[in-house]
Amino acid sequence: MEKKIVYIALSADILHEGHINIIKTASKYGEVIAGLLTDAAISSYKNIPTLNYKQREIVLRNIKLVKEVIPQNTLDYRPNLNLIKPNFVVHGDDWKSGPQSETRKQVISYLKRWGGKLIEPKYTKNISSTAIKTKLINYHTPNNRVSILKRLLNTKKIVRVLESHSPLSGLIAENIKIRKKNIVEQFDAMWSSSLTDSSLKGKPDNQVLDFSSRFSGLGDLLDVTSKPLIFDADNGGRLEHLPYSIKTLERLGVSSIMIEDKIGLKKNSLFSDQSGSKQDSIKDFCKKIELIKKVRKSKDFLIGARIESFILGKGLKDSIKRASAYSEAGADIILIHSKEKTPKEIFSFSKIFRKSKYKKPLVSVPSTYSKTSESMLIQNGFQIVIYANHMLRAAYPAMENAAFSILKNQRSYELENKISSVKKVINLIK
Ligand code: SPV
Ligand code: MG
Repeated sequence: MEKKIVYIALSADILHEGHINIIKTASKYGEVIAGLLTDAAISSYKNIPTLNYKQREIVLRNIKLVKEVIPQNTLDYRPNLNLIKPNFVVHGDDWKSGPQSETRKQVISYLKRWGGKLIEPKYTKNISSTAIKTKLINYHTPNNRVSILKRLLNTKKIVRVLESHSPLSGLIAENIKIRKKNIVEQFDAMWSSSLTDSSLKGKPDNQVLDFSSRFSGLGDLLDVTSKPLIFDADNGGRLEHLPYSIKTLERLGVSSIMIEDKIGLKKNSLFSDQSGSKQDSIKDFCKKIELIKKVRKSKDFLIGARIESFILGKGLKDSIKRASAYSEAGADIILIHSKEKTPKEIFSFSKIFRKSKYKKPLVSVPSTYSKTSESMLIQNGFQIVIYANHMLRAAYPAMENAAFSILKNQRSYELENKISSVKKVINLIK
């Protein structure tokens, strides 16, 4: 008699008795083919898994009740069902309601085409990988966290990065989520901004705040979060000091350093007056890139090169020339900066650069051209979007208004419904 085929789909990041229950049940109906959700499929509805696809595949392949493992590239089962036409699909009965109920209906109607059946064992209560992970503080070691940005770049249409200037703002980047049908939208990574770090310390964004001070703040932020972080290192500082900075950043678990091609006393790029700001020579900036490439411990620690040609009025030709040279020197990602109200100049850049032999992911910082949506950035070849200063810009007027209201009313009562309750603040950190 021909063996029946049973299909199950799972992420297998943390395997627990609920999974074993599904696998055991499935094996009673025939040979088990496991559809292992890829990083892309998983990160469309929750955080990217701790273990990458290959690592999870090894675990699953070595479970004796699993006959075969194939990738499932989407949350939608149908492409794989079509491929293997299983006699049975096994899934816990928890998906009868909630966001997966639509997928369930699709599975039932597809199975009907060849007389297949859905088997739904009782969901193992009070256990889920996500719940286990939430309980584990620091479930990313620095090594593991460093590589996540690279994995996200291989997985997501666009990596969404939010400025985080403190552990508390980092927790917002970490936890805030909205659900749109089957997809959960969230931030993928954090940006440590020189502008907001400096402002928070009451200092101008001109490198007066030194790296040692910024690095010690980073430790606190990374202590309470798990998402990858891109560090805005201005121009990287002196060549002789760079190896020490790279060592600290990698040790902390930072995923990328972003260095800009400016020299001299730094001015924030969004200042209209850039007089006195000079661009580095291509040769000297490439030396910085090459040095980082040489000293970094892990190739997953990405070298970001930020081109300031548009900021300094140098134009498209110069920016393309620099992007090619920086890529050749070893840059992993290219940030093309602009302070225009529209994305016209950065799109003119991406149109040309995308056709070059360098397939480096492009980064956009839409601070001044904030009408530009993520879908427009994707269409124009950008793979990372950095919301570079918005958390601090949101916090400042809120604090200012609170102070103003107390002063005006000579009491705090008028503020009460505009600010968090004390109870909420006390319970904020579990
Ligand atoms: C920062 O956030 O510090 C940046 C981006 O470098 S910008 O402020 O646009 O220069
Ligand atoms: Mg900066």
